[in-house]
Amino acid sequence: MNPAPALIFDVDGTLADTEEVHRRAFNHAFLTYGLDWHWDPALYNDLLHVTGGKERIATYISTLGLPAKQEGALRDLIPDIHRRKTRFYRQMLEQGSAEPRPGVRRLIDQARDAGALLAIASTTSPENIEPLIVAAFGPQAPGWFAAIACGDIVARKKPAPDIYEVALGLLHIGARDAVAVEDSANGVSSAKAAGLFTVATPGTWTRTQDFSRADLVLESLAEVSYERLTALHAAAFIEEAHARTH
Ligand code: XBP
Ligand code: MG
Repeated sequence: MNPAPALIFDVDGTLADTEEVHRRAFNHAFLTYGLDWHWDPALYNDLLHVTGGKERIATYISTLGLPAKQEGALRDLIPDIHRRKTRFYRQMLEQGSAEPRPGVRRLIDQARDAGALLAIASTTSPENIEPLIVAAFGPQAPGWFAAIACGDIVARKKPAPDIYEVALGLLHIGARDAVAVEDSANGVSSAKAAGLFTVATPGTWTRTQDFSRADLVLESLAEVSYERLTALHAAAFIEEAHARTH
């Protein structure tokens, strides 16, 4: 087992608390499209159980109780509405900085010093990744990540394991040589289904979700060093091997 396991980070809610920016970008796209839709925080909190912005819009449309023809016409608009939302989201990131969550930068620095690989496994659109990483960590940060797995490159988004399996493949490592860091129950389910030791750092939007499947639940990454994470990761697999042989 690799003594310096790779860190595979989720993006939204994990690297930075971005869902409020997403929510505003969705609402701005609806407004400029002439749609009288408004996702307030309570509604968005419910809709966040659906991963993927396009899928989230489709789920919302299905709740409107519209005649089939009208619903179908709206569904045809989803890709364009979502492209507009993504444009607004990127603009909002470029206009303001996206504060990284506490401890993320320190953990990244410690992992890099230990020679560990870093990767991304996210449901968000690829166009969102670099602006977020640059806004949170500066222009040199995208070069820290050996692999970025995100968006529509998988047919099944989180909680399916697909995006983590793609990230592992891009890193040419097995699940036992990586640690996943997630903020949501969907993300934890995805990483666990892919066989990874998974750390949960519940955020503003996900605090009330079920994190019982996570191997470690932290208030924030400020509570753990990379060295401590590697020790917990190794112990988990030793325990698993022991359980298999006894
Ligand atoms: C969170 C998501 C994304 C974002 C919106 O991704 O589910 O859908 O909410 O981004 P992560 P898009 O896996 O990083 O937590 O509109 O581009 O999907
Ligand atoms: Mg997330």
